[in-house]
Amino acid sequence: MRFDILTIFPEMFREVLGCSILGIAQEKGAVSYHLHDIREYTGDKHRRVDDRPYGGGPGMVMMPGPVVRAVEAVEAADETPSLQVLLTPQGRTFDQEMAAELAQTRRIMLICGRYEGFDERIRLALGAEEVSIGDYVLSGGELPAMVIIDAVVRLQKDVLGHPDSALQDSFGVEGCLDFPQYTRPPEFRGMRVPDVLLSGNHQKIAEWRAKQAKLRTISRRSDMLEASR
Ligand code: 9D3
Repeated sequence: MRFDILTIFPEMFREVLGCSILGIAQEKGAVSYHLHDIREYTGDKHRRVDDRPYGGGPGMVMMPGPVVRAVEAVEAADETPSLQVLLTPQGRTFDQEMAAELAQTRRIMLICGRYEGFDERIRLALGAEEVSIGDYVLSGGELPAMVIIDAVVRLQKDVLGHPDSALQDSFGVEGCLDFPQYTRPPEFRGMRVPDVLLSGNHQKIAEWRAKQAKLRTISRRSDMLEASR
């Protein structure tokens, strides 16, 4: 799977994409990341990508020329057509279902904006899907793009050591929050690991975990149970 990332801050991505699961996935050849600086597609000596909004108001707006030229040039860099994603606060909210859909895609282009937003003609010129990662205000689309990449890459086959959802299924706690986890030592500051986890009785352990997961979900996230009905 190929990711093309269009941004005026490619350096924000290098460390994140090189570490841990995202780095290992690229080393294994499961995915590739291609960073593109939108500033390379400007036409003036100041390499401007933003300008003041027509009609007035605070802040700056991403100019259509550099963004649209960047998208077109990058699209043509590989024969596989890409699913173009425009990161904006007005987009459809990203969730695990969208991550699973995107994980089936061969090529994804993530277009990151800064400032107050994109000139409306960028939306009209591109056939991009608009995606937000939630209802809070960030400074640009770069962190949202990294969130999406992380959620999608870990769903690729051969990236995680184990198939995560299959593991969950076997505990019968799909659609629930995680059960409480413990590791060594068996006692920490007077707090003991529950006896059942030390018992070696796998049937009892599975039952305890399923019960804990359901109790947690009811008390903290009852909306998740409503949604799955
Ligand atoms: C909604 C706030 N806008 C009106 C005052 C101004 C504005 C603030 C910050 C417009 C864009 C941005 C930059 N944010 C993103 O580019 C962004 C984002 C986000 O802020 N929250 C969640 N998901 C996303 S995806 C892209």
